[in-house]
Amino acid sequence: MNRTLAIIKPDAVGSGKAGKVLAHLEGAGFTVRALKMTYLKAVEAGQFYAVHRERPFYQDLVAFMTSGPCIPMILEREDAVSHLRETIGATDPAEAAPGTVRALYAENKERNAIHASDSDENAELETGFFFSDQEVLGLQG
Ligand code: FUP
Repeated sequence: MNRTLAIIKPDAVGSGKAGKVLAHLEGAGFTVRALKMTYLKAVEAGQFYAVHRERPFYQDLVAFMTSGPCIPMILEREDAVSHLRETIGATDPAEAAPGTVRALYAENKERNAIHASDSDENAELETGFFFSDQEVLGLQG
């Protein structure tokens, strides 16, 4: 068993699809180990997506991620990172496999319903971005 970090993004929360996304993730075998609703500030969203700083879509991405509340969560299952990437589908819902979260719930490539860590290392970093030591401490052992 290991863990990864997902975020239900502002488009899915704002259109009332958060519950469906969460049910989909649980149906795919993930256990929710921590979860909160939060509002990202521009500086935080910018930091979270710093790897894309030079990309043309960066400003729009930061604006989108701060446009409403989002729901970060720690998810657990076997091979959590790769299974979650498979479960959410490609970045662009038009290219996402049928039945994936993005194929079902994303509006487009920019407003694509959900984020998932792309490596164990980033899962660890991104977990620390949203959850305090105390919130994660309860998960140890
Ligand atoms: P993913 O790992 O599938 O979330 O995709 P990326 O890390 O490549 O991109 C992160 C986010 O940047 C996407 F979820 C949405 C946004 N993005 C765009 O808005 N336009 C693009 O062309 C690519 C990504």
